[in-house]
Amino acid sequence: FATSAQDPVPSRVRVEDDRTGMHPAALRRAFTDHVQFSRARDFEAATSFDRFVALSLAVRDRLVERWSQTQRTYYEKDVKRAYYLSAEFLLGRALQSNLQALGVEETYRTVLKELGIDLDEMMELEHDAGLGNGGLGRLAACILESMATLELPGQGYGIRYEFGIFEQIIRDGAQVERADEWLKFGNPWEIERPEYAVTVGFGGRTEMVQDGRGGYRVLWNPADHVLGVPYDTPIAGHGSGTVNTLRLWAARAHEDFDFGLFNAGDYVSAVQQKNASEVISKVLYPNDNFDKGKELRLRQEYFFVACSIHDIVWRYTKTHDDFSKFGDKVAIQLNDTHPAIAIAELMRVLVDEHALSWDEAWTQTVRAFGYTNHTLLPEALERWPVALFERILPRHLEIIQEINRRLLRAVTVAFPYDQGRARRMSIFEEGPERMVRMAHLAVIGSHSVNGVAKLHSELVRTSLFRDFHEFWPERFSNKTNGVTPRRWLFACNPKLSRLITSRIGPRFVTELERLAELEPAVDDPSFLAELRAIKRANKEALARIVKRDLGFDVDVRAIFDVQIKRLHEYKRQLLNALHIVTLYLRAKRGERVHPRLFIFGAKAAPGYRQAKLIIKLIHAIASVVNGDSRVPELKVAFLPNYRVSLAEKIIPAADLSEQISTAGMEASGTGNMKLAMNGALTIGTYDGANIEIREAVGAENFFLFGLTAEEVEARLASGVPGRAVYEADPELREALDFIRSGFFSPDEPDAFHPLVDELLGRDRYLVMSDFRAYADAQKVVERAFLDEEGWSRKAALNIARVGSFSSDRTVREYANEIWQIEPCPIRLVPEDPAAE
Ligand code: GPQ
Repeated sequence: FATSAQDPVPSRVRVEDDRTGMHPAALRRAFTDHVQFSRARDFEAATSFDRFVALSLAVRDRLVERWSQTQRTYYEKDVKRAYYLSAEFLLGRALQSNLQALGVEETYRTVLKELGIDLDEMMELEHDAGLGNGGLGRLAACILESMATLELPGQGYGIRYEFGIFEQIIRDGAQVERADEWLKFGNPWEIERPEYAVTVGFGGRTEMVQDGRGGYRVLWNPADHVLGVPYDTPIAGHGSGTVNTLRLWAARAHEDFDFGLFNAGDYVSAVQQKNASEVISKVLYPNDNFDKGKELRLRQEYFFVACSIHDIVWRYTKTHDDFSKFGDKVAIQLNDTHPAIAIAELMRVLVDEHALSWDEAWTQTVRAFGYTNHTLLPEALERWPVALFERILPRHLEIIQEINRRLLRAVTVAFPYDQGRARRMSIFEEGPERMVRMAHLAVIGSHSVNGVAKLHSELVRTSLFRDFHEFWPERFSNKTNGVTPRRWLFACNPKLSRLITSRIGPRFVTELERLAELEPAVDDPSFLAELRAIKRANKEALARIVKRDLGFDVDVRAIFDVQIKRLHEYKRQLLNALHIVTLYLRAKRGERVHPRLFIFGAKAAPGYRQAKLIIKLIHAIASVVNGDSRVPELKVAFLPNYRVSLAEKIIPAADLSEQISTAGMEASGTGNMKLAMNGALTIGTYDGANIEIREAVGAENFFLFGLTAEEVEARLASGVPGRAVYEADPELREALDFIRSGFFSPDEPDAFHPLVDELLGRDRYLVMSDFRAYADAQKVVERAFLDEEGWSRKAALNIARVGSFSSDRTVREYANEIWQIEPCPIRLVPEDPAAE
């Protein structure tokens, strides 16, 4: 297919032309051209980083026509779109994803090899896009990827933080944070679009003004303005023609802001004050499952929400001249309450700026919004002091008051003699300091409220939002999380992917349920032998990383026992640490313990004292255990700076997946799915998605232990102190006494007392209560591991039965049951030779 100057339909997409073709010669030329013209380098003088950028730009070029064609198709067909609003998108690296989405990874590998360049080495140069803390941000990334792969019209909106999640350094066995300068050398994937900048107001006052039709309307006069500049990143579907957009907003000083000062002649301070606006998108708050209630955080949330709602409304009004169809064309999903102010913002835009009546505006608002809850932990639920809220968003406070007034009236009509109910359901929490409860706003302003695993959604209905569920039962549902198999199987575990492909073909990559076709192979010894060989090779690769980064050798015959997730007391890394100490003391007593490598990856929020102390404890234990030549069977590897790209290396090498949260506290977990998908067996509590994973893979292929959520609730209510358990369990007592004695911290014997005191006292996360069950379950694990064939059969069954934990399944459920959107295939005309 050739292009020509007299092409009669210039707007049509040509997938293949001399600049964007997929043939080896075109790919080679694109790459060398970008080295020369985009990096201004002679090929020989180019650094490895120049080459990485050049390759990324060559790949991005190949997404551009699909990207334009996707957006043009949505516009022409006037499809309903789903917008995913999230304060976090934990994308990780993009190069391999995009190469694979386009189906050119292997071609490029060969092309580069001919030039003497190793593609895998090149991919290692990419800095992770770390605009998220953990599961919530990574879920957003998986959901965007699945939407594009499923050809669904969708778009993400968030914040272009200049600094993403901090870089973790370990100094003297403790976490030290460094700023994440991910943009320092440029970001080849994003495109700045200053022409679509949006002005956002903050503060000021509201007033009633005549609307010119005999009525009144409210005018908000903000005290300050900030500009939001969008940066677009392409989100390519795997093997589909779809390229959706992630639009992230960066804060810039608004003209209003400095003009006055410029005119006053104070040039230098005018320029200095630009900082005040630009701090808004400076840094990601590094808290997971915790809300600190900072004013700047509220400004961040409103900033990106106001920009995004403006953009959504503007796009809608390009093809519609009234708002009666808004809810038919727009679905907006709130990723937790961080963007929940969008409900009040849309009301403000519709009522104040577009003169809709309250009822018309409210109808469309509720039709558009859906809210996903990701936690029940009270310390994570966002509440803002009314006074702070009023100072920053005076008009939004009025709107929220009106929403609340109408809600309480309806509640009082439905439950006339129930004063407590209205108080409980109110958006405003009364007390010494009145607070705005963002979760209540999210529930009231959405037609759909979902949790992220069956147990969690049940608890959302029966405990967190019990009154709301009684009032609007039809609003509530479950959407169990999933993960994209493209990144978390196909890309991160090429050996396993090849084995699977050799047995059932390649379609599992986009139809993960097909993994079920592997079931017959679990009784084929040659399949199990291949599976073992792959796991061993992946363990060897991880062992090289441990050697490189931590400096010690590991035995790949050891159980690779993996706990990778944010450091949080409810996730109970401390329970794992107690077990390590227990095994160590058993080995010291001369008991046989099977070789194990304990692998940890975890960042602690910089202000979270106990979490940081747990990191220190793990390092202290590691230093004793790893240095004890009389216990060669145990090793502890805390890999620093856990992040998406490191997870991609650990997960394929895991034998055992630690999912040991206090039951009822982990909403879902998604690492549990990634590890099972790669053939790790889970030791886990009856919590979050663990329950559904166990149901899917079979109870005999999962190591369950511990209290149920109901038992946890009862025990916390009755307040059994950890000391009672301590007295009753000699082995646990010995482990704790050892830690308390300063054995692991001789220079600072009291260092870990705060941890021990918590365990012996309140023990809010029931580490003590679950210890014996956990240690015993670990014995069962050890026995199972000794049976090589039996273990690999269990691993194979885990792989074969995790098909439903693809984010494709999750996204289809959102699309069908919440968003009511349909696939919109993108035709790459006249023909897509790459699709052949
Ligand atoms: N989650 Cl509220 C986070 O990662 N950060 C948060 O601030 C909140 C929730 C997680 C949650 O802890 C996991 O159980 C879920 O699997 C994940 O969200 C995605 O739903």
